[in-house]
Parts: sequence; structure tokens; C-alpha cells
Amino acid sequence: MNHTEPRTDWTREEITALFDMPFMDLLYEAQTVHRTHHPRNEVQLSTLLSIKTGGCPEDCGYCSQSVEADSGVKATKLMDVRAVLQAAAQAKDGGSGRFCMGAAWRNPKDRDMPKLVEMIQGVRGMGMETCMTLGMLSEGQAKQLADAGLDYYNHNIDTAPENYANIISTRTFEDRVETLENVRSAGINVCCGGIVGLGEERSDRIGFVHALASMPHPESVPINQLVPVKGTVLGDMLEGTPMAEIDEIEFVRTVAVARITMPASMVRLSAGRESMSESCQALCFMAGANSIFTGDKLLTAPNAGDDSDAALLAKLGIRAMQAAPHGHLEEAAE
Ligand code: SAM
Ligand code: DTB
Ligand code: SF4
Repeated sequence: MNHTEPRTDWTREEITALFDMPFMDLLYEAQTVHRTHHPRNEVQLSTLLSIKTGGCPEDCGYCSQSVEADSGVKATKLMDVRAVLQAAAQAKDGGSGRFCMGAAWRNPKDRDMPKLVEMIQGVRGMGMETCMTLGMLSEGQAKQLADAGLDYYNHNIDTAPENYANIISTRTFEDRVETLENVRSAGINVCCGGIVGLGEERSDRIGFVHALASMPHPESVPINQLVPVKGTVLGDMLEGTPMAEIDEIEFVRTVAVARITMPASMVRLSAGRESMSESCQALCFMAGANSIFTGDKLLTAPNAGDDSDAALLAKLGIRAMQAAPHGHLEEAAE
């Protein structure tokens, strides 16, 4: 285990140079970094549940849950605590170590907080790690969730600061950073990443990783591949264009550069696995990805599913990582 503090002073030039490396050299370096910080051949398993779907007032161009999207996703109310706990028990039975609850909100209302607190306490009581993603949080809300025992909060920067306004207009990159600061100050582990395949340039992927690696490194970094959804701005805009298919090698490069620049973080191969070949997923693990979402559904989009995942992990000789009691898996690498 390497206990030196991860660097947050990466320059754009250094990150550009990593992206430009010969692919095999990049993979070799990423896997070498990976092995000095994490147990080899282990992947952490998380399960997602949408606890409040659709009708979101934000206009994120990729999202099926925005009110602006004509995606056919039906808006629901916040789920009952009991139903959420049932789903969590099922995820635990399926071998998942972390339960991530997502709500399609700009931010939670104070009246929602008691239910959210109950969900966290219930899931934690089952011995699973808890994660929530609920939109923007005030300092006080972050503190309430922390006091309830929330292990992780997911809040993505999604893309480079300079590309942000092309994807979302209802909030700013700085709004995102403010919530991330509230989450970190409350003592909750940060889960923050973004999306590749939005039609962005490589320079935007460089800016994206640079922004993440320049902040106190998120404990968990989800890298999503865009799941194009009909009726969303991006799903419709990219359909039938060469940009609709993101280059697999470029995707793997992004994972590798995230691994090298944020060596101690968990890098999650998130949305998009359903349409990804086994070989591409294997290359992502080689590049240092060490976490995935299990189950046959993400929030609204399909996921690879437990059977195909179990088969893939067995084929690759990869084991499920055991969850640490207090939400931080780093000690598992000792
Ligand atoms: N509403 C909350 C928020 O945006 O902070 C939480 C849920 S939101 C769905 C969480 C993340 O899912 C987004 O930041 C985005 O990175 C990812 N996401 C949403 N739709 C996606 C899609 N179609 N393809 C890939 N990733 C997607
Ligand atoms: C993240 O970065 N990816 C997850 C999680 N955080 C909440 C969500 C992926 C959503 C994929 C599209 C959908 O299911 O609607
Ligand atoms: Fe709302 Fe989150 Fe979807 Fe944006 S990504 S529209 S904030 S649910």
C-alpha cells in the first residue's frame, strides 16, 4: 500500500500527455498504479434504486428524467421506506455491498428529510454501505444525512467546466462544487464523476479528469458512458451521427487516466455496460476500474444484469470486494 497523499496539482499538460500515451503503455501504467493502491482482481459491487423517478426540473441534456425530455419515463412520488428496505434486502442477497438511492430532484425539500434519514438508518442496519444522490444539498441537509450515517453522496461534475453549459443550463458548475463542499465538510465520502460520449472533444475529457483530480479526490469516481435515450436533447442530437458511438479505446483511455491521476479512489465503470462488449469491460478493469453497478436496472436504463455479470467476473477471475464496516474500502487493500 502506498500511503503518500494523492496529488491534486496535476497540470492540464500532464493529463494531455497521459491521454496521448501509446495505449499499451497507458494500460500498463494504470494497472501498475492500481496494484499499488488496491487489491488486484477485486471489484466493489453497488446496486442502484430510483427512490423518486422523473419529473425533474433540471434540464440535463442526457437525462430521461428531466421534465424537458420526452422519454416516456413516468414521474413518481418518493417511495415508501418499507419498499426501499425490501429492495435493499434483495440487493444484499444478491451480494451487493452498497445500496445507492437516487432521486430526480434539483434538491430535496426539508419535508423529505425524515424519510431519507429512515432509509439510511434502515439500509445501514442491514450491514450495507449507503449512498444517496438527491441533487443539490445545503450545509444543513448534508449534516442531517451524515448524522443518519450516510456513507457516500453521489454528485457528478459530469463534464469539463468549460463544457458544462452546453449540457445543462439550469445550474452551474460552481453550484455542483458548492454541494460537493457541503458533503465533504459534513464528513460524507464523495462520489463524483461524469459522462463520456456526450459528443464532447478529447479536450473536454482532459478538462473533466483535470477538474476531478484537482479537487480533494472523490473517494469514488463513476465514469458513465452515455446511454442515449430517445426524447432527450443528446439522445436525439447524436442519433445517426458518428458521435453516437463513442470510441471504446477512447473510453478505456479516460478510465486509465482517471486511475493514474486519482490512484487511491475507487473508479466505477457505471452506466453503459449493458451495451459494452465483455472485452471492453475487461480492458476497463485492466485500466483500473474496480467498481460496478449490479442488477438489471440502473435508475431508468437497463443494466448488464446479475447473471451476465457473475459470468463475466468468473471468466476474468475477479472477486467481489467485501464492504468495510464504515464505508471506506481503502483499508481492504492492506
Ligand atoms: N438528480 C441527481 C443529480 O443529477 O445529481 C441524481 C441522479 S442523476 C441521474 C446521476 C447521474 O447519472 C448524472 O449526474 C449522470 O452522470 C448520470 N446519468 C444520467 N443519465 C444518464 C445517461 N442517459 N447516460 C449515462 N449517464 C447518465
Ligand atoms: C452515476 O454516476 N451513475 C449512476 C449513479 N451515478 C446515480 C446513474 C446512471 C444513470 C443511468 C441512466 C438511467 O438509469 O436513467
Ligand atoms: Fe434531474 Fe439528475 Fe436527471 Fe439532471 S441528471 S435531469 S438533476 S435527475
